[in-house]
Amino acid sequence: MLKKMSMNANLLSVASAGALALMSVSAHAEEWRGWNIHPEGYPNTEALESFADKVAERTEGRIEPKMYNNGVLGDQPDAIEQARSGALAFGNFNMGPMGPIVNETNVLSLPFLFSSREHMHDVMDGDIGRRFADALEEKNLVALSWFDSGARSLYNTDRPVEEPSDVEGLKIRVMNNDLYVDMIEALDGNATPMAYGEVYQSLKTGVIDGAENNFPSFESSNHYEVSKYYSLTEHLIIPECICIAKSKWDSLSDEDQDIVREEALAAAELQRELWTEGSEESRQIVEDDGVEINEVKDKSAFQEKMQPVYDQFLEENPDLESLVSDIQDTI
Ligand code: GTR
Repeated sequence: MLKKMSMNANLLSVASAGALALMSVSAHAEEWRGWNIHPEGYPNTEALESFADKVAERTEGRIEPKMYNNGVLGDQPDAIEQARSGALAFGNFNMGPMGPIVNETNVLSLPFLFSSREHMHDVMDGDIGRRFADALEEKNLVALSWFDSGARSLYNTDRPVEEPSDVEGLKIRVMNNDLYVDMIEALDGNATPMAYGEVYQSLKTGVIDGAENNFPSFESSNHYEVSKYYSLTEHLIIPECICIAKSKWDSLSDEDQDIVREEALAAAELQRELWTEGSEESRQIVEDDGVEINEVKDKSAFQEKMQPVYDQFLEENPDLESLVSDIQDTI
């Protein structure tokens, strides 16, 4: 009897040693799946890879972020939901598709809100950026730093856009946000919300006539191969976050939170530097390939067309009016 008990006790201790070993492996290296829509070599991808490496190194493997690039984990609206639920640990999200989920962030999708990238950085790096981060956190996303995404301009397969009437009748792909539908309709174009990954084929087959994006995305997505008119409307300057799933963030020690936050800020600094060079390079690549790039002489004509978009938005969201004017006043 005694012998049997001690055998059982031995077995038990072997079993619990095994369980402990397993636990310490998982406690040691928690893979953090990170969503990124862009390919290798894109400024964001480089910065995110560096973030992942530094976090793994500085937490001595307690957190092991792994980037899944090229949108392989799903399109952006799905990925945002996955990060909110903790199924994904983090992602680099654009505030455009964030709007339908975190209403305050729609402010950042108002056309011509920011006058320059510098204006956007000043706003997002200061107290107003904190207000957006608080709104995101209420929806279970912890925004740690803000990436650049340049200025988005219109491109199409048919003609240069020099004035608002040139958009009339063009079928333009937009990101998933009703504000962009209103924006294109205010120019008498037809807006088609569509996932980023479907745009190339749709341009090629004529399902759409055009889209809008910054130079690095226009180039890396190969849209420039099938869309030869790029017009510098620069109508949207939209920040992007490194956003962590709140459940993951809350599970970290103070020390690991500090590391993750510091590295997210360092990644944003790197991304902004790479962005400046990358945009120039991308512009050169598309120009060399025969894309006709035109300046828009009178941007205020486009801006005026956006007045109804602002009016409607503020009528529906009177509580966000001060946020809009605070941003406009930050120059
Ligand atoms: C890019 C942005 C992506 C995605 C894409 C799009 O500029 O970085 O996050 O929003 O545009 O048009 O869908």
